[in-house]
Amino acid sequence: MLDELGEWRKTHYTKDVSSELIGQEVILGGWVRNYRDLGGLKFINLQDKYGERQITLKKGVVSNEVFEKIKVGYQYCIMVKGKVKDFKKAPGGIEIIPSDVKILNKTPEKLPIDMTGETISELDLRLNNRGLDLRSLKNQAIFGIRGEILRSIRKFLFANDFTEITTPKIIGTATEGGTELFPIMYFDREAFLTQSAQLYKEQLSGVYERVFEISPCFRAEKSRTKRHLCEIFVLDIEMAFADMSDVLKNLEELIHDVIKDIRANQMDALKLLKMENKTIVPEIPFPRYSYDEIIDLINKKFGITIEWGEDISTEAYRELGKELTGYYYILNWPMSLKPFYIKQSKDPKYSESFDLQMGWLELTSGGTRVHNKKQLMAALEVKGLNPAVFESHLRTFDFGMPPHAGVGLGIARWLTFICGLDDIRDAVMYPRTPDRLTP
Ligand code: AMO
Repeated sequence: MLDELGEWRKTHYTKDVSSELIGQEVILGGWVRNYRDLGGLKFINLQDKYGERQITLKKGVVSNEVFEKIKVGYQYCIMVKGKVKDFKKAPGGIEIIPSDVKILNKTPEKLPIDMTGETISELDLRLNNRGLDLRSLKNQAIFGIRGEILRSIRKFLFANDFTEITTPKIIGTATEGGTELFPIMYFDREAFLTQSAQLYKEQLSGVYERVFEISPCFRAEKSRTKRHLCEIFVLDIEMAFADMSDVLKNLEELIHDVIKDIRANQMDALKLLKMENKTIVPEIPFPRYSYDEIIDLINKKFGITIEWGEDISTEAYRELGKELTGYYYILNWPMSLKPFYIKQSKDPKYSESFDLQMGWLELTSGGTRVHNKKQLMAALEVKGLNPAVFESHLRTFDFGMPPHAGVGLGIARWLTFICGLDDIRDAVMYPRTPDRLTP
């Protein structure tokens, strides 16, 4: 028989049960991360969304009824009413001596994955059981940091006069003209899931001047790598009356402040992930290299041949990451590698564009945009795109579009790096890849 929730409500989260509460009664709720039954003595590690506390049941100290009732398994959902007591050896120096317990839900005797933290089960098995897996201490740390990243990004951008925008995820035409779109049925016509907030954020920079959005984008790429997903969560930033140099400065300050906040507010999580000495506040400004300097370095130092105008291969990035270990910018890419909305440099072979790299990993792309309608229409044609398809976007450029520049940052890529993870799928609650559509 399971207990009903009834009138019981949590009075505290585990993190709030401190020595100030000694002697007081609290009601905690969560899951059994670990338990030990030593005959006359039982211990439960009760975990909730923030951490864990030890529940101690000693025969003779707690009532017989409670002592007998506590026959739990891993991840049972329970609530405990009890007194807070200090106990140096328990996590946090505190234990709870229960006067009553409720067993709200049970689990099978054998869980599909190890939840004690002693071994890490294989990623696909964990993803198949993600609702359970996300409760692990490691995932609690990863997603605690993710929450801090999102909170800190917003804090920084609001403090710098940015307006948060929300733009459609169902679109009628391809955003960037690429082929990497998921088609969907929109009543009786074809539509697509958006690949980027690009065109909308540009339009809205002509209204709110400084805008940002943190939202999903969909990429129908069949890339089975440890850094590609089909559904990504992107921080999009666009700034009016600005060019690439303003975005570079703003972005490095944002990265700097977010890492500072993570260290201030998520140090326990960094420690659990053994990243406390690796995820450190970076010095700004970040080093800036031109595309030409980078391919020169690759060609001369690593013996990998990259012709001018070619994209940098994964192999070359891997080598580069050994040489340039921190954050750095690669500027002024060949125009042929960049989308139509990116502005040409004075030398039309080049563009006013950049990538932010973290070692071997690309974290962002961005640049100065074309704000002149004629030039934008010409750029579309150069890329083999039909300006008629972009008619409604182009119309905005008739109405006083300011010079603007911006950037897009993949949240999961950054989180992968900050947490020292090997695979981007570990940095997403429910990853979507060519092979995975559930859970
Ligand atoms: P881009 O296509 O480079 O630029 O995307 C921006 C950032 O999103 C992340 N990213 C991905 N992460 C995981 N899996 C993927 N398949 C994937 N694709 C991209 C990367 C990348 O740097 N509109 C431009 C941005 C701009 O110019 O403002 C854009 O979408 O971290």
